Amino acid sequence: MSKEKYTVTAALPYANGPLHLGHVAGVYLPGDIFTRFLRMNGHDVAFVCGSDEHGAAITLRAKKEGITPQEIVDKYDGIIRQAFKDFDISFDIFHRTSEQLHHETAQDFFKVLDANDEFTKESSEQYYDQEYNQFLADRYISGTCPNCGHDSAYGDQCEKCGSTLSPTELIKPVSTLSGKTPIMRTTSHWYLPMERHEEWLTDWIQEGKLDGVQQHDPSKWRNQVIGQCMSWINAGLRPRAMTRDLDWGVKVPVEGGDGKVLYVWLDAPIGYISATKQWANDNNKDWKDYWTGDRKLVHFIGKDNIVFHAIIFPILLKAHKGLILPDNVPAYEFLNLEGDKFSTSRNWAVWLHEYLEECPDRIDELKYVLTSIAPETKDSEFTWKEYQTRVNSELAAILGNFVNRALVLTQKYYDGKTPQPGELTEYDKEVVAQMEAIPEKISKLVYAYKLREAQAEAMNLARLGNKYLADTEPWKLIKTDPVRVETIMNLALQITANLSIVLQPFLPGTAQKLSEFLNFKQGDWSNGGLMDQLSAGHQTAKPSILFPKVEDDFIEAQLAKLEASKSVESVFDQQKEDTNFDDFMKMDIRTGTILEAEKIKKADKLLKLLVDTGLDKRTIVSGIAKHYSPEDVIGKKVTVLMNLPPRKIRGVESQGMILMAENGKGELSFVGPEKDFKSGCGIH
Ligand code: B3M
Ligand code: ZN
Repeated sequence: MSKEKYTVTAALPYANGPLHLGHVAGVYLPGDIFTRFLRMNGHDVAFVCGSDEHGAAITLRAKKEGITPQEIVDKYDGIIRQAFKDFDISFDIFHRTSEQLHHETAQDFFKVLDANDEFTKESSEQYYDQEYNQFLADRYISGTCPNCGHDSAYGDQCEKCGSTLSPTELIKPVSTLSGKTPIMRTTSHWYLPMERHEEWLTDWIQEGKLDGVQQHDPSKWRNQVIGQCMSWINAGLRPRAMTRDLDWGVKVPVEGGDGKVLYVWLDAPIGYISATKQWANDNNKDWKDYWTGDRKLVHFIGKDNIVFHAIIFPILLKAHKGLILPDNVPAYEFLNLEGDKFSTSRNWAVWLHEYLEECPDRIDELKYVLTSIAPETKDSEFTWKEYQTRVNSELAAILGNFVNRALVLTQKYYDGKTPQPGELTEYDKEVVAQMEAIPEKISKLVYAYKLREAQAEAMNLARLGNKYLADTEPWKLIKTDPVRVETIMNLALQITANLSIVLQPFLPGTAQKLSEFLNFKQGDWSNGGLMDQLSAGHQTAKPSILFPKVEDDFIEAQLAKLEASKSVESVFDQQKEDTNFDDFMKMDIRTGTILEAEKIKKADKLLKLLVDTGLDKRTIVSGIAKHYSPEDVIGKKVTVLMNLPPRKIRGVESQGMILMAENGKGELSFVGPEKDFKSGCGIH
């Protein structure tokens, strides 16, 4: 295999919160495995990352926590940085976009594009908050989604239905700063005329060609990446603003840029370059070697970042001239958690730093599980139950068991010395052949970005060893044929040595332990799969248990912790816009009692209720069927909004609404009078 040059990047995490397992499984761990593998194969690699410290994600978080944006990024950069270190992610550098070097690099980049006439300058009307005297970036505006009616969609996206929006599409827009309705005001910005780039992008993405020259192999790109890019391009690319009216970010470095900063999606990917620069400065290298020439640039990202890495950043890189474009953009789908999406705002997450604090000795267990379930081609799910099963019945029962047997029996029979093998049987030869084939299989999978299968292949070597010992039963044979046992144990030790090589990219800590048990230096990938790693007489050490079992109470505690954390934060973390007293008084709200309840056919969320309101007995359709069965609700004291205009819901006329409380888990509860009041009492 020829030696190649790679620059590998992992998406810069926003320094607005800690990392959860979803981030790790779909970006950082695969990037780390890939890079470790490349290094073992002698390729020239730089693996760069850093904190993304600009944009509304940061300033909004600062507002929420009541501290400055700088304090926010310092806090979360610290937590993220430490978690990566503890989890042994092998970045060559983890930089920050708040660093001076980054600001200079991004500004220089902008100036080059500006000088090359790669931007257009356009005026437009944008939302402006008169109370805060500032233009409102997309995330500073919320309102009703025009597509699904969700009442707190953002200016750029509705998190409920997932549609991409622009601020002017929102119904009843509100500034999230003041809670007031914003006005329109004229501002001017630098735009990237993306439509100019449609043609070459199409060739480059679909054919891998740039100016007729083959750059990459599109058959190695994930379908999802090509599909998303082409659907953008086919819909017609449009100019995209590259600057914002904000004061947190990289200042626009050219005339007319006062009070404006670079769009965060312009500055963040340049962060890969500034990180490389810092690393090169620190290590006596030239950063340009990592961004020019015959080097392969690989971006590990989540699927929500595809267009930024496969369309926008490539446009910027090409427009800058002389810089390489990505060779591949392995994008991951999403990891879910126990049947629901990971959500920072709903606190539904397993946080990496918390796991590491609690289980500092279980790093490889988590790596193994996350790679086994990595969302490579479709969304996947983390559950604590599966974590337990994978650790106990794969890592402990297969890998741990095999290694332990091989080493303990060697201690017992030969005082830890590698025995001299005799002639190999046909079965032995078959096992050796299978062992020898494994590294090549893994290589093929890694170069195809199929890391999940690659790890499974490495585990197959442990399976092979386990089966070999189970089939040959040296513990029985030792009494009748001790000479044959020498061969068996020799082969078992050779398999163990090879495990310490092929597991390195995936489970570096375990591979290291194996090499210590064996008193053996693994060498690089080309050593993998070979026989005679350990010569006869080579002294091995006493092993310790590699993977202690995960007990039920640990899993139960994790599940309980998750449940408890979920309800901490209310669903409504933001107060709604002011109403007024008159509007409030117009609402006729009374106590009521549910008399009858029944399900509505083909509507699994709805119950049809007959409610005594004191004034009358009326029918109300209520969306509570997922939470209450009809028998549960008869006799309940409730709160009724009386004067909501009647509405037909699934053919049934609903005359009013039952008010319900909803907690952070989306569970519903009736709210009725605390004393035994009769139906029809006014509520105000
Ligand atoms: N911080 C978005 C994200 O974390 C963004 C990635 C930047 S990569 C240049 O999803
Ligand atoms: Zn929506």
